[in-house]
Amino acid sequence: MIETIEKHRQDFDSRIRSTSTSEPLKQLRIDFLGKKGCVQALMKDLRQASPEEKRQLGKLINNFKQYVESQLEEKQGELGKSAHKPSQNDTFDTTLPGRRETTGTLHPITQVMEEITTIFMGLGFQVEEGPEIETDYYNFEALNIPKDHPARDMQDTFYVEGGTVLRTHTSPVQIHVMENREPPLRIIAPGKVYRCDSDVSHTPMFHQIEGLMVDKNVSFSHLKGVMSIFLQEVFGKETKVRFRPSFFPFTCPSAEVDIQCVICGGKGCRVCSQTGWLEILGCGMVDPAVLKCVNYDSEEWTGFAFGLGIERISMLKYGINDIRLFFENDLRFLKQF
Ligand code: 2U9
Repeated sequence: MIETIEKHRQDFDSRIRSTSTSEPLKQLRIDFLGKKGCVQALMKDLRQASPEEKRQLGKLINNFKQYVESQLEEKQGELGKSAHKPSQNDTFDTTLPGRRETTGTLHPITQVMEEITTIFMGLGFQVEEGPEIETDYYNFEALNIPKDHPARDMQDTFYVEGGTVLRTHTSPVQIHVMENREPPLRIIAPGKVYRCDSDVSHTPMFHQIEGLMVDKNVSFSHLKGVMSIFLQEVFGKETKVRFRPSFFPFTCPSAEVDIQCVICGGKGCRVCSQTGWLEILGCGMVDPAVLKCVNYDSEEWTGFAFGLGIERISMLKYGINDIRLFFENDLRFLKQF
């Protein structure tokens, strides 16, 4: 039996030496210390020995058992440590910080579009989309823009063959929705629009989000509340907002909305032309003539509408001084967002 114990020890030593992961280590424990393992088998054989032999061999088996246990524990400790430690053969070091995905980010215009859309969705507005090529009726006529209005000037509008135009605003989307749906409604229309214009603050294609709310008893107070909440969400809770009277053919009364300059805090600087204020969006109560075009009873229903340019808001938010940077696809610019 002494020889058998010695054989088991040699076998154990050679197996534990060649073990480099914890799975074979588990098997080794089962083979030597398990119910059907060799230590238990030795104990069974011991029953046949004389009392004198039992004392001597029992000690040897016990020593072997303790040896196996301590060796397994030591090896388990080594394997546990090396799983987290880079070895010379390893190509993957689990202690290094994770790598960022480098295959692109959302375009800053998309990011701002999503941010604004999320704010209005939180205020109960649904997102609506429509075609970028429109008929004269949907882009102008239904919006109370008469034939001689300057917005129809060749300078501003891209005319497409067959009397259609590239939409100059997303307002036609609201006309389509109103034609197909009864009030009340609360919608926003984000998307690309086209105007024949190009300089540091204008590109022939840019992005707008327009909004429309129609319900019973909707007033200019509701419009002021929604615009103020929206601007304070985008530019910060402390942002001061002011409304100035203005004119749009599709709203009456109309207003332009300014925020206190985000660059100088209202003191006056180059960005705000020393006024302390920045023009952000236009809005107003939907003109009854527009409601009539879609067969809404303007005695029963009233509504407010607003429109804003995404590029302008993005430029103010990120301090960008040339709108054309958004569309040059220069990765050094885009990677900053
Ligand atoms: C319907 C009725 C009314 C949308 C409006 C504005 C005022 C406005 C400009 C902001 C900057 C266009 O991109 S911009 O140059 N827009 O000032 N837009 S009210 O009014 C509507 C829309 C649809 C049926």
